[in-house]
Amino acid sequence: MKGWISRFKAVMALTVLALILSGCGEPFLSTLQPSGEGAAKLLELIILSFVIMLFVFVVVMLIYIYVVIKFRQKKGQEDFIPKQVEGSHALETLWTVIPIILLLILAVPTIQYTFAFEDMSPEVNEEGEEMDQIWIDVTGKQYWWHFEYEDLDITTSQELYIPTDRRVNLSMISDDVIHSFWVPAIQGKMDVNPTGNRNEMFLQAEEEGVYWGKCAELCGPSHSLMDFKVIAVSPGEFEEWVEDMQGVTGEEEPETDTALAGQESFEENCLSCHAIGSSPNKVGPNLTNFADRDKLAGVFDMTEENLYEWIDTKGEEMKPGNLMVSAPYDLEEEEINNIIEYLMTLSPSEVTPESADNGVYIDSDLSDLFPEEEEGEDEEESDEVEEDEDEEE
Ligand code: HEC
Ligand SMILES: [Cu+2]
Repeated sequence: MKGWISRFKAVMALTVLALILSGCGEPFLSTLQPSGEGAAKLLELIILSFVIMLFVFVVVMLIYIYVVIKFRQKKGQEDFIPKQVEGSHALETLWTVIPIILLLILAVPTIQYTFAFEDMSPEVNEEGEEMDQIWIDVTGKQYWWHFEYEDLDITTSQELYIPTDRRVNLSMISDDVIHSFWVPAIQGKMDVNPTGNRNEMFLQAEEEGVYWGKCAELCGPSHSLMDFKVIAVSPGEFEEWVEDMQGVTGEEEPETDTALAGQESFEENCLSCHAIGSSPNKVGPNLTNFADRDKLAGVFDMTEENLYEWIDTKGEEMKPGNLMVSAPYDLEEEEINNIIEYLMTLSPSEVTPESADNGVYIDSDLSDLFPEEEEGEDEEESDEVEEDEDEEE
């Protein structure tokens, strides 16, 4: 009877917890709402270890409550000393063996999955043929990510496009300190090391979507701003994106005069660190599809004001410690505006985060997570100016 009750209680507690936890996080950045093979397996392990812990907790609490009630001091027996017991082989064996069994239950799938995650061999399709693999060289940098598609001759940064029909294999390294590549909804974390040894990991997204990635290793003052995105698109869209990206040579000229002037000063002041078109790894992010990005420098809203501030201040306060601060340029307002106009022409593809959006990310209300600053102050100021003008009249 007692066993039945405790099992019922455990199930009830689990149900309530599952309900509470399902309210946590957003599907594009939560391990609890996996959208890929790796994250789904990790969630199984999370649940398994959670159930085991809950089991231990419930059993210990039940024994504890039983003992407190059964052996409490009763009225009239204040001087009674219970029988003193020292050592019990049976009990000691029991509480050694049970944890060993529990750890074994946890160890078997953990080790199994560890090996499964290391398997980078080609996948086999429904007809039993090996599928082409996509290998991407990933380089972690303070505070952004560089991506090179090995066989496709495409270089990009910050936003990683992948197709939904297969695994994408990552070969990962760091250019400076240790970072950790983590897209919670798709796969577990993987450290990138500066020592020359590459770590490998596959990404597989089940559904189209824009998935948030985080650097999960404290790597400097702007570590918490080292966000990136994985953009999972349909296989057809991925092919289209690949062709569009391959088509960029970096020699393209924009149409308007201002953008053309912007291109000139970009080449003069920025091209030493940034590249357009496929290029080797540089100091700054590759900007081939900059205007298609959803975020500026990985985290900021892609607005003209933010972009102006970024170029004007070299991101000094926006991303403290970032390596653009050492850029030697000193630009006039007009030149910056021209450069912005040029940067906004860098949109080689129709395939963008918005085409990957499944309504979960872009529509979802992030204001709870990232409260915007009030804009009231500016309005008040402009009101005052108007009043002054009225008085003068
Ligand atoms: C000394 C090298 C250097 C120079 C010169 C430089 N940058 Fe950068 N830039 C960087 C680095 C490094 C980053 C990445 C900062 C980060 O996110 O931590 C960056 C980031 C950016 C970004 C954000 C990119 C993204 O992926 O969202 C833009 C836009 C940008 N730079 C524009 C410019 C412009 C315009 C110029 C020339 C006026 C310029 N940069 C000159 C190094 C440089
Ligand atoms: Cu980092």
